[in-house]
Amino acid sequence: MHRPLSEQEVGAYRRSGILFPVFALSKAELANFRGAYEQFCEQLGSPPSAAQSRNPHLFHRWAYDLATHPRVLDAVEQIIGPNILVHHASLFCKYPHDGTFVSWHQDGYYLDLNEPLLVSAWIALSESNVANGCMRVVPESHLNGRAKHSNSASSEKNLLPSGLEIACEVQERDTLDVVLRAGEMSLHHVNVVHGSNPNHSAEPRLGFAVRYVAPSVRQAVVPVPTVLARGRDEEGYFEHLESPPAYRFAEAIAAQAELVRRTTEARRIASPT
Ligand SMILES: O=C(O)CCC(=O)C(=O)O
Repeated sequence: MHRPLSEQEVGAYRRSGILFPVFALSKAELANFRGAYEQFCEQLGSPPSAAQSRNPHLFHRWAYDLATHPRVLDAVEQIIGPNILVHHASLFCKYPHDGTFVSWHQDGYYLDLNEPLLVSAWIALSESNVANGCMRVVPESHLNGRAKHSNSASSEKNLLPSGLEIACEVQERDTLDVVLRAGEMSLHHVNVVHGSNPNHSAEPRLGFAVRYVAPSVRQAVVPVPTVLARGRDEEGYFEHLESPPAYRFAEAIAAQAELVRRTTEARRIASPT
């Protein structure tokens, strides 16, 4: 295995819960994936809706290839070990002045895993900076474990469909802007507090966040099918996608909408309030 992260970088990730910038895509790869995303939007006739932004890797081949990119997996392997499942993925795209934001939250709160062995790679398909609403984190906040959340940030402008928000105030002085160039990524811990501001610039901010989990982890809420991206799954707790997606476009969109419908329903039954 190529080891993209130094020991110091792995140590910094474990201490602060965030590591960036990490090289992810070459110029040619970036052009390829950005082109595929733009073609996806052209086929849709608009930027993807919330449902179309969820788990695109299960339905669209370009997104599957990005979620299982070997350079990304090499870095993830240094954090969670050699057996890697793609747990889920989301497009987080903000367009100039569209007002969208992400409320302060921990992924660990809604994922409810029995151990925090999940890391997210946030891959920048465009520049991601303060003006266009880059991700922001509270370094070291993962060290305190899971915090209380409420649904107080429900808004059609919140890219978190749940509207979840951490139940304590985040102080500006404790935050860090995760500024990335296109083709770079950040890695964040499942319990680090993070969010982002609206895009006040003239440029889009395009991010693809992929969550990777070790197969030994157990989860209470109903997960979507995972992808065995590297190594082995000896525990068998998670259902796997059998093969890379090979849908026609219209079928992919319909299947994606159906999965969103089923998971929303399953979560409603599991937690009716
Ligand atoms: O894209 C953003 O601004 C936030 C992303 C996020 O919440 C995540 O990747 O967990």
